[in-house]
Amino acid sequence: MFEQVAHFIGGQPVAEGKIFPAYDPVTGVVVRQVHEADRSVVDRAVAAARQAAPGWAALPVAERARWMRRLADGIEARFDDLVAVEIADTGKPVEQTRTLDIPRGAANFRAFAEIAAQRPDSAFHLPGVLSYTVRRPMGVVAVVVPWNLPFLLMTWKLGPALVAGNTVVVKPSENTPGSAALLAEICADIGLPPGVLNVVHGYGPAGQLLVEHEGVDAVTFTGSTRTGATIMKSVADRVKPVSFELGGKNAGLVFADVDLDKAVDGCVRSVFTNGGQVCLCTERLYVERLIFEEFCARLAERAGSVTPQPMISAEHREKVLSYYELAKSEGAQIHTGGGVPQFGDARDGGYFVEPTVISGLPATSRVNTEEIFGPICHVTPFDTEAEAVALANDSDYGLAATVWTSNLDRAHRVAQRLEAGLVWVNTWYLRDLRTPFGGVKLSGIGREGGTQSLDFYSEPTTITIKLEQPDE
Ligand code: 6OD
Repeated sequence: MFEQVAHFIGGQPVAEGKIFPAYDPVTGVVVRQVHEADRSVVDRAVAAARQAAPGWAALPVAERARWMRRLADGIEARFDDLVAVEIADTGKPVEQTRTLDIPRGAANFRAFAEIAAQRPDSAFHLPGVLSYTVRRPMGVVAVVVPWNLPFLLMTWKLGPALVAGNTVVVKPSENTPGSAALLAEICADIGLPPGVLNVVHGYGPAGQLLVEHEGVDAVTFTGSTRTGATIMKSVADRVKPVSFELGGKNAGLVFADVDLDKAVDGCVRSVFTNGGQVCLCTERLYVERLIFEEFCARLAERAGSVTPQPMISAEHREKVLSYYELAKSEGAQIHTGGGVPQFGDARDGGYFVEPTVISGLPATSRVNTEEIFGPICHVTPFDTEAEAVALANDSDYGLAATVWTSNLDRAHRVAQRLEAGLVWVNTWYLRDLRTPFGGVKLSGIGREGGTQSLDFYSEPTTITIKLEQPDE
């Protein structure tokens, strides 16, 4: 499916622009030929979104919510196709794709349909004065999506952006164009009004043309801190609102009072899910010294039996391997991994690296300070709770953290001291879509989730009326 990927503009496929290849990360073989958007394609996509905007915004929210449910139905009807497309683009495990990535796509549309339809307006009374707020959509939103959870993160933004009354132009990653192309097809099949959702493909320059386009009113982006900063600079002159979920260097704190089996299980998930290519993955583990040796041994043993997942691209694999080499050159203890697995089959052409557990590096090592985005974690011992919190907070990033403890007081105390937008206790990546989601420090700006998403994707106007009192 989709050997040739076209843009989707005004409800129609548009096969224009140079062609570039997208590769299967499992084998390194080209799976798709994708059209790259140039300025004229981006102009047309933004124009289509602008043209559709007034009609879409004028619909009652209940009607837009109905469209969101139809989109969710459409996703469920094409479930197997979406699974296949996402796996071909990312090399994800089938189980994860079937239980997380694609179901979350439908859930994202259903959840925001519900949240928006039930959202009360606010009104404030004083004697003789009534103030109330109406919210309007921003207009056209640029939705720039990364390659690690392409469908999940695209729909996470589209659900609230569309139900709030905006029209959108989506730019998926050049590595993972398939699920956006299929969603466009679903939109056409269900008869979503043309221009409400548009998709343009390409590399960074296509994204740049889109975000700085004068017809785009707001930008939502998930990806690296460096790209987030570039977008922010390029939209500064027009003071466009941005919502960014950026990099992380997430810490996990493991206390000796924990059920060790559960903590090791949880850390295996938090470090190695999706080959470590989730912004929420743990890359720094801090473990109470009393259990440090045993924890490292158990984690390494379990990591050794994790099925490797490919990195998204040859380039990204080079980046991850460069950190493996840096760790070795700095004298890290390698508990497991540190290299490239050999399969003796077609996967040897893919972009795999070994799940890796290391220790022994100083906090200042780049292995401990920079986001690697691969299946690797560094483990450091600590002696006191205060030291653990200080080590975890000693980072430029602050997206997510995990705390592993059986002590309830400690769980709350530590969770409240961690400088992170999200803290999980004795679990990881358990999501309630109504909660605010995002990071502090270099990990982002703004929060999406629940009503916070609807706040970002709309602007309030406060109307204040003086109420004359009749003479009595
Ligand atoms: O689950 C979500 O809603 C979410 N925003 C996940 C982000 C993962 C980043 O890689």
